[in-house]
Amino acid sequence: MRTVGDVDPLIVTCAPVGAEVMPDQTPYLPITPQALGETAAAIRTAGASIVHVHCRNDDGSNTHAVERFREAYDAIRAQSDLIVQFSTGGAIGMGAQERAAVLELRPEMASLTCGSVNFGDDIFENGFPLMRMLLRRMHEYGVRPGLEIFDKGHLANARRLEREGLLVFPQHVEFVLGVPGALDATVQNLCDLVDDLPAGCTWSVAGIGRAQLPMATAAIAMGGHVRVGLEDNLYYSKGRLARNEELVERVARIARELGRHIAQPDEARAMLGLSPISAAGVPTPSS
Ligand code: KMH
Ligand code: ZN
Repeated sequence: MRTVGDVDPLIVTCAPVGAEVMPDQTPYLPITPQALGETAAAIRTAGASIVHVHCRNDDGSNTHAVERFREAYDAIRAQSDLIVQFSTGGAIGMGAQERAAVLELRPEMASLTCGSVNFGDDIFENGFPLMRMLLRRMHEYGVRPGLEIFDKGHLANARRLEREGLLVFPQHVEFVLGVPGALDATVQNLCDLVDDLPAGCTWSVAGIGRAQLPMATAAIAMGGHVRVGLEDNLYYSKGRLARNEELVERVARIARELGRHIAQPDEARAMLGLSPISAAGVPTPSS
């Protein structure tokens, strides 16, 4: 493992809304496309380079409607040059086709959870037929997967998808640690997962709840990347609700203190093998 100072710039992903947090838990959830656009601008300024997108209806309930994602995508693009990663996980209980439909909008990236997992008292279902279908759809639309790994067996599942010809390594892998029912958010578990990665993969970690900051700090020191945001954690500190941009700002500050440069979105694109945004003719905040 390389040491800090010797590593790539830090890619900060922000997951600002998710599907599980409800508006009565925090006033800071970006519910509307307009609010997602404003959040995109704020987290970009704070140091994020990827935004992980779920959508809500105006009343805060979950939706995976293509039209709502289109509005969100347009709003984010109008106000930032962030890498846009759509969720294909959606909310517990959403159907396969509903989860896949948003890929037709051709976001640069989309999440792919690499296996089923207990999720609190629920089950987040991601069987092989669903994973294969999502990957085929991503290939069809030229969307780069972000492999979400909630449990160690999910890496074995990703390898099986590679053997089936549906994935080519290296990929960008996102560990989600501390979901009740899945792998605990410990540094030991994170090290075990990193050791088990196929060669050349980039990786990021999202710690759930109180684990968000310690997992992010460990990843910064280990040369990995981080995900923060209200999807995973509502609090800045005990009893103090967070705004998304504050969570991004804090990990960027810690990274800088540790001598780690923060990736700009186009730097992150280069590291992930994505085309620069200018190539797509999309406006940047400065243009
Ligand atoms: N909402 C969770 C059940 C994803 O975005 O791909 C799943 C999730 C994963 O958030
Ligand atoms: Zn998500």
